[in-house]
Amino acid sequence: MLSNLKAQPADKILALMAMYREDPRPTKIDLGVGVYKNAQGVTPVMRAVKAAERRLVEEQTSKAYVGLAGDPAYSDAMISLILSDAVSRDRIAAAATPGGTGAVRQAFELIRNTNPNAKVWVSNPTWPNHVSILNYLNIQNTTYRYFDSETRGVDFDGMLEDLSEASAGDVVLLHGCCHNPTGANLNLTQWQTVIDLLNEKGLIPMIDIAYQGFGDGLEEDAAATRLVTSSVPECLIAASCSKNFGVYRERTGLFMAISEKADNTAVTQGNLNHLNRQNFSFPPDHGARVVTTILTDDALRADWASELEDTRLSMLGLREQLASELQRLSGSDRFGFLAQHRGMFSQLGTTPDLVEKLRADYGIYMVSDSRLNIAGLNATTVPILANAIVESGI
Ligand code: PLP
Ligand code: TYF
Repeated sequence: MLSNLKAQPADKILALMAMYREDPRPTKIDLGVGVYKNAQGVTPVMRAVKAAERRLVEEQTSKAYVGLAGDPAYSDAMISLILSDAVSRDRIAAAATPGGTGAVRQAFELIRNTNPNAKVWVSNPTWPNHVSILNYLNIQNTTYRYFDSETRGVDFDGMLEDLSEASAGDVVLLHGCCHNPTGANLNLTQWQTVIDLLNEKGLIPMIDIAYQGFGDGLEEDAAATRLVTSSVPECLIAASCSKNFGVYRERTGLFMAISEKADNTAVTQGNLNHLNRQNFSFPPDHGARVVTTILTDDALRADWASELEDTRLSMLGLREQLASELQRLSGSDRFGFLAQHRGMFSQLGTTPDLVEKLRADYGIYMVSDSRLNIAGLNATTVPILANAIVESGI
């Protein structure tokens, strides 16, 4: 049996991580996988997470199973964090999932179960796992234009033109904030235009929100998701706590499905529970419980929000430093987009050959589509990267 297995393509981001580890050069710089690193190159456990974990060690009296959808208090806390009061709570079904990836997976399975003819529209480019999971599940999918490689902003006209080809019942996957991999985002006026198109054509939005608090702030980064959910009849949301709580390996996510009418929510909730049971029974609890502990305790929540804000500002500072260093070295404004982009990533918009040159000649690792993780930099490595970019002719 096993000898019949065929080799599977590696995830290009994870493959790059392995390559970096094996590079013996002490000056190497990792701008690959999307993990936050501080100026010392460390991915810290956040203070509030440590405090919540200590509390759990002391106070938790059982590790018996919780429930197929996880602890309802976790769903409530996350719904409030992401949606505030944009949608009435009785229209929302929610289930804890293993990370944001688990939520994406459950959302796609739900789509396939309820409408096998639905096509899922993803931005070009998008996070590679979106397309990989869609293909794995045999779900029809196609791309809409998103990134303008000239301006390194959003090709909004192209996006609208492509989405106008979608059929009623199709699903449009949107990044709630901090687009991965490009770093280019819609403004709220553009979001409203997309909403009008969704409603006009009967398209269903699915929002992937994995970086709330990494762009313009916790509330600001949720604004688009709140605007969409308060303006459409139905919406699916896949949320991740990996980045904003720094609980990557705990696998902490939430899948939300918003029905048009509250009397549909019980059946939708039953379907979310059913999907969890088919795939893994009970979702992981530890990360979700830590998140709930933080969000429901005023002092822990304030400390978490403050550390997250410092994290966000450090990435913003690195963006500004890199853009101004590049302006100085190249004598042009063509890298100004780096300071406009938001989140962990920016796409430089250069060729795989030049990305490879940065790796081979300078030991600088970024994904072949020229995505760089801003948090992989520090004040010392920014000038090194800027010099390498200009010297190699990017
Ligand atoms: N969606 C996007 C766009 C991402 O970049 C990520 C990665 O962090 C995820 C979802 C899910 O991440 P995780 O499964 O680690 O929570
Ligand atoms: O895009 C990234 O780098 C992060 C981390 O299969 C990640 O989202 C990368 C690949 C993957 C899961 C998470």
